[in-house]
Amino acid sequence: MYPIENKARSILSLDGMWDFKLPEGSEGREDAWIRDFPKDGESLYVPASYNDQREDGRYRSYRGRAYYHRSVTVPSIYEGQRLFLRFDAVAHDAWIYINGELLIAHRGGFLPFEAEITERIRTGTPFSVVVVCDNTIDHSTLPVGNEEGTAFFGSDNAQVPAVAEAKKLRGNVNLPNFDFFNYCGINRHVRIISKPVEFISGLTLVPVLQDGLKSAEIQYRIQVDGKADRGLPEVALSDREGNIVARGTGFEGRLRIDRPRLWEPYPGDPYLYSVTVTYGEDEYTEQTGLRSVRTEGTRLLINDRPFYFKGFGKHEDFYIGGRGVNELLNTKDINLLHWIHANSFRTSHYPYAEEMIRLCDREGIVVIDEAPAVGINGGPSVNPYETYPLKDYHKQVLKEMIERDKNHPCIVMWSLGNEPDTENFPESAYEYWRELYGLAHELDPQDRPVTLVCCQNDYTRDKVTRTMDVVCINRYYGWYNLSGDMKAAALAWNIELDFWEKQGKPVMVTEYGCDAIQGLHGTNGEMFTEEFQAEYYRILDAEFDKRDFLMGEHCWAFADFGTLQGVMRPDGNKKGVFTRERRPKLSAHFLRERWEKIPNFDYK
Ligand code: GCB
Repeated sequence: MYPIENKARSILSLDGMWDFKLPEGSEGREDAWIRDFPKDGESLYVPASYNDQREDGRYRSYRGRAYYHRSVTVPSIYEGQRLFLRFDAVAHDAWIYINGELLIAHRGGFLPFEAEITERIRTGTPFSVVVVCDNTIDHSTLPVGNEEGTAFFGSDNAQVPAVAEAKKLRGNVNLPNFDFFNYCGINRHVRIISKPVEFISGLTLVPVLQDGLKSAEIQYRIQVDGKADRGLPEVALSDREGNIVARGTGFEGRLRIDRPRLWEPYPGDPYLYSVTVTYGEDEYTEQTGLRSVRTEGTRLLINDRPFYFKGFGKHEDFYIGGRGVNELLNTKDINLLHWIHANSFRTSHYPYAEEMIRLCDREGIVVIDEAPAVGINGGPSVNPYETYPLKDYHKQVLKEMIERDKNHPCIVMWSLGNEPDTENFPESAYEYWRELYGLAHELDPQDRPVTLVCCQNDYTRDKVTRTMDVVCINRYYGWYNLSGDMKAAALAWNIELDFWEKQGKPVMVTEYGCDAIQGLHGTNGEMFTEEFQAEYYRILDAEFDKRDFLMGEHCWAFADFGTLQGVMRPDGNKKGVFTRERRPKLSAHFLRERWEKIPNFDYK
């Protein structure tokens, strides 16, 4: 549950300066650091990725375990409370030690974990927290790293003998099989949360709209923790003004609402109610919205009306902090989405910080929530489904993601992953993704639509994409192929769209785009110019408008972002419609004009 403060709970933030150390070589002394952290550690800021905080290339190229330390004292006034240490995200794998003893280990860099420390510490007495985090990416991690060969867009030509030899000798390096920088460390907030001895440990909310949206109920389920029986929980539902509009008692129940105010995407009113649960001494409040979501024919319906997605794939990425949670930047991004008349984004390619999802609830931005499953692709000769040990872990990540985000009204669809191989091994792909599809439906109390984002491939061989609730396609006609030839690109799009039209499914474009270097201009549609990017969208959007079954367009990408260096990536990926510092490129003005004319509902 997201940490909150109220009369029963409080939060001690552990954000700020931590001691930090990267192992020097192969001395193997690091185990001792867990008990006795070296005094010569560097100072680094948390929450943020460690990679760009110091002028040391090793911080960017490092592969392996990194060590953080901090001394903490919980004030004595907390005596008698239960205390939990929560990490919102540590990339990628983490081991947390309290006074030299392992408290908890966690796999995966984008989801929260917490453990009770009440019995491990004494209030009023300093204790040490050591975080060991490992940024290794390989065939067993999500996102996936390559174990041999080159990174995504790498430039190592192994046919040159000297290159092949040098690669063997260079030792362990991280080779991302994905196109964003592998920013690592304690990327999100760290907090100690105090809770009463008996406390509320789970809350599930399912809005059900009835009677042609004229009435509604919220079904709720509550879990508690603690030895003593504190009776039945009480539940109160308040409207935006704070008036209680429904009450309930018990671990499960329904809150009925007459004349409900619905949660609507901006510029509609993203109306939020508050659900407050009391149990013994404890109290927990969560905001929630009333909205329905389902697919029907070639449409995705929000509140029973066909929604048209206008927006982007994004990244959590910024100067210096890397993938560190950045609420100031999130606020700016949401306002840029409003400015450009976008209504949605996908959390490509991992679940974003909880603060961002909460902001989207409030601001009426529709979200496709994506699991960090990117890079499940080994080329024509490697069947990743047989050789990458991922499935159980992938299930675990899905479980954690849906558990974290299940109550948010802004989330209307789950994405199981991005651009896996579905073409070289279509049967294996089908088996793998269909099982996860079933699991996501099972796990989600709101039973939202489920998708898997499919890549530029021979779509006729792909068997699984068409079985998802929504077909999501990433395509780069006019850029990676038919480069610069927008006439041919429009033709290729139409050939492919004819195919998808026949599937009778809702289809949306989750990525299309091209690099544009800020300030580079031309008069003849030259690639990489701002004019080319604007023209690319103008030409392709005109084709999309002719297709009634297409239910959305997400440009790639919202803003320029950092990647591993390589000859295809001059200072990162430049497909942003905004620059990395959030200045609009020419295409932003085109999209703003276009999207102003496209309503959220009934466009198609
Ligand atoms: C894609 C990927 C995205 C890349 C993008 C690109 O298909 O999903 O992660 O950044 O293409 O720019 O090549």
